[in-house]
Amino acid sequence: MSTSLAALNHWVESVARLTQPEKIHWCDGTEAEYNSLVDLMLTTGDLIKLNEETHPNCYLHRSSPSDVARVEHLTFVCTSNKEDAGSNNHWMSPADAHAKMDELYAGCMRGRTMYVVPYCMGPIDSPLARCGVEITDSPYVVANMRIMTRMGEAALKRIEREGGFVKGLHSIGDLNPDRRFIMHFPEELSIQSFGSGYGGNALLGKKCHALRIASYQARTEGWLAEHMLIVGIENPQGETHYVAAAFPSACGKTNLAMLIPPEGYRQDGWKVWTIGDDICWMRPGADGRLYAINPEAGFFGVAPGTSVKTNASAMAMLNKDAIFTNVGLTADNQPWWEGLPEGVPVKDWQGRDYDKASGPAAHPNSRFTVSAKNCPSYSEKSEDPQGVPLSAIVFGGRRESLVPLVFEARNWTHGVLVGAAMASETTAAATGAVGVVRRDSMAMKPFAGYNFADYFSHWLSFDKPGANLPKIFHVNWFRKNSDGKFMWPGFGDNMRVLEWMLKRVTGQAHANETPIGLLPNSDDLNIDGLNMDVATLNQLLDVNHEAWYEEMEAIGEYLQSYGDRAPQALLAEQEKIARQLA
Ligand code: GTP
Ligand code: SPV
Ligand code: MN
Repeated sequence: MSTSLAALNHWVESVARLTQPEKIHWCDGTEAEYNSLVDLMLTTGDLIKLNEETHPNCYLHRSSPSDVARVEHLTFVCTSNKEDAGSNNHWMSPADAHAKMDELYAGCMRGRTMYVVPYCMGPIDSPLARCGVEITDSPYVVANMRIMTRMGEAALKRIEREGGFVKGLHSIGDLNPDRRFIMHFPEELSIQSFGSGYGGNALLGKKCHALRIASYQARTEGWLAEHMLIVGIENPQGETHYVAAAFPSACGKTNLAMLIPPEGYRQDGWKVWTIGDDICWMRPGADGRLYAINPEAGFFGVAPGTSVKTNASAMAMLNKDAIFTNVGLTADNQPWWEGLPEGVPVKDWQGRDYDKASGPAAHPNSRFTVSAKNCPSYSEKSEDPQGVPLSAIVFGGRRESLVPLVFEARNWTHGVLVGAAMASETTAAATGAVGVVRRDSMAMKPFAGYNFADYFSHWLSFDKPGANLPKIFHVNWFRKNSDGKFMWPGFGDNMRVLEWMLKRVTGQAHANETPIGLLPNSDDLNIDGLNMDVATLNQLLDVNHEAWYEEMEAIGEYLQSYGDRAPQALLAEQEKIARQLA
């Protein structure tokens, strides 16, 4: 296979001249191709076959121990003008970045196969979808891209028809963390990644294309590329409302996307439909509503903490056709991670004999890769080229104190402030300290491909005549009591909060005005069948004016840090709320 598109052939040839691969393989995306890549990786030891009886067609991959998460300090946005990348990004000039990368790439694929991976982000016939080509020397990346995207011949056909595509060049290099860079050139619609084989650093369709490059493109084309799950909630009357939610990495998107409602809700006829668990592209439709697609075709989900109790849907989809990365192993070759109630690990994620004293069996950022179609709650609407209309947008983070279980924004501008002001405790999804509260606007701190000030303005611009925008909410499943225990049960019980939100959307639920937004009373939330006292619930719904005043001041300073480019409307909203809290 090759292509009739001259621009693509030229690029592939020029990359081959630079990187000097032994062979070039154009990926067609077939199952036969996937199987032969798996066979190859079983011989090289890149994959380990898991128990065929319990986990047919499942494999374990162990990444290099220093290559287990995204690396934000090595991720750059290379715009000609530094200001366009903004203080939210690390910046390098395109010329310097290209010089650095060319040096790293020179001859880096000698003796290796170079894979050319055409892919489409979104349903192949969707006007909202966008295509790219990733060149990589990692068969593990190819196998993951086949699960995570619409990869192969159909994507190539669309690329040939359209003529344009996002160029992603990836080499694992020698996996040396000192020679690792993830570079983005939004003005060239290109990505260059070197020295990592892990997740968002290497599967370039995901964070690099579908968020950093796409967010930049979306701004010029009038849409949004967001770090959000998309879920459909069907009520007992059979109406389905779609909700998109932005939580930072490892803060509950996959879990909310696959939520199983509590027993009583299921009996009443509530159902949950999964569209996406990580990325949402949305655009206003002719009726003024925002329509959303999931650009991905699979899930690259956090393993630890996933169990039948927390996420039975995820467990059900992990029994076949999945790739596990950096989990532990049981004696009979089943994958194992912390949080599973059964099974005993004998090997840890590095393949060492498991010893509790030398850390967890599974790396805290260990992951599974699986097709979205494996999910029991998979929605056929995921394939709808027009996307689904959103009724609500939810922001949220990990905050052990201050932030209530749920509140509603008064209007779009206030909602954009709520998103911009988001903060969360850091997690193992990126290297660096864990548990430190940092601002993470719209959960996009590591993913916005341009200046946050311009990004906030772009968000505000959707509120215009004729728009029929979703309501905006903020949630926090992670409040802790003085014993350090989570106060809210979370997981399936988050349905109770979703019900209140959707009843707010349809005008059937009550809310109280507070300076930070609209909150339910304890009796506005259904806690039937929940072992929770009203005092705890009241604490979860409390707004401490003094502490919130301080938070609002900090939010003001944060917005000011973006200088003149920060939109006045957000600052005015922040000042208004601060005055009410004073
Ligand atoms: P990325 O894939 O990194 O973007 O993460 P994500 O946002 O999809 O997070 P995910 O759903 O995988 O959850 C990450 C961790 O948070 C897991 O260990 C979950 O068990 C835990 N978690 C998810 N939802 C809840 C919740 O409602 N309450 C509590 N306490 N923990 C939760
Ligand atoms: C995240 O970190 O938000 C992820 C995992 O979804 S990765 O693909 O590595 O970015
Ligand atoms: Mn994510």
